Amino acid sequence: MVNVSERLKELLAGRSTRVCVLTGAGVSAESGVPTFRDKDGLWQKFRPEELANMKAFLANPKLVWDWYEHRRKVIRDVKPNAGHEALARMEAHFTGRFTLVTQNVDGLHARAGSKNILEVHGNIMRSFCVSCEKFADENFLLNLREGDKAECGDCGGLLRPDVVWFGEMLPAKVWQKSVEAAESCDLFFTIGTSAAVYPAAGLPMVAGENGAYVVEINPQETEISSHVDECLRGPSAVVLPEVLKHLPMEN
Ligand code: BV8
Repeated sequence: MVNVSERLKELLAGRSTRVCVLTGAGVSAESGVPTFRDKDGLWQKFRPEELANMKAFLANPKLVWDWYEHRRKVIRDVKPNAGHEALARMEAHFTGRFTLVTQNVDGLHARAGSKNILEVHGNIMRSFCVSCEKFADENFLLNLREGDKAECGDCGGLLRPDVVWFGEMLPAKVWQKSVEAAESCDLFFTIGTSAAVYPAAGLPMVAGENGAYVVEINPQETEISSHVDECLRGPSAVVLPEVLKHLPMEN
């Protein structure tokens, strides 16, 4: 049973409520995609500094490429879970007043039917050449075999995943829209993120400082739990469908 406050119920029932959601790897956990910092997470074997940055990539392009190739394989074999689907239903209810900002690079929100998605850390399914910046053809990636060289078909340069690495700027327009959505919403959900990586982790505070009611959905405490208005402790695939029961259309 998920205890939803009267304030949250009121906002969910509101005819003019504007909603902004920030998601992290925890939302994909129940689809079978490992998170980064949980005990069985991706970072347990490698530290982020060793893999998710340009210096590490240029020092060992094959190690980094193979790590992303492994993650793509995992993602291709999984499907969205009830948490992803609930967020797509929530967007349909708040049509035009709903923004989904995701740190996830797995594309599962789009596969679940979400539309207004801002991928602030990019998308692992796209790759581009570090020399000529041409994007690789989707099929090229699908036909790559383990150990194949990941080189640009045009200039032979190194291919890299279209994700934001540490020390890299977030895509400017995507980030600006994310901040605008956080600044102008009445209700902000931070779901399945440790809130350890900036500037994305700062969005819940931006929302709160601009008058939004901020709700965290996470089985664990996070670095921002003490700064939000309400914590719903539990897995997003369980909690989100429960929260949706308070939407007028869902009764
Ligand atoms: C940048 C790559 C400008 C893609 C990632 C202050 C301001 C600005 C920057 C910084 C700053 N301080 C430090 C920085 C630098 C750095 C940073 O934040 N470092 C941290 C480690 C301190 N930030 C940057 O470099 C960013 N760029 O700021 O540009 C700039 C430029 C130069 C110099 C300065 C500034 C770029 C950040 C992007 C890094 N790229 N990944 C990839 O390989 O996937 S970060 C990586 O961590 C992921 O992308 C992910 O988005 C991010 C956060 O992780 P989470 O998604 O939260 O996942 P995590 O495993 O941590 O947590 C899972 C959570 O789920 C847990 O809370 C768990 O309890 C919960 N959970 C588990 N199961 C469930 C669940 N929840 C719900 N349901 C469940 N079932």
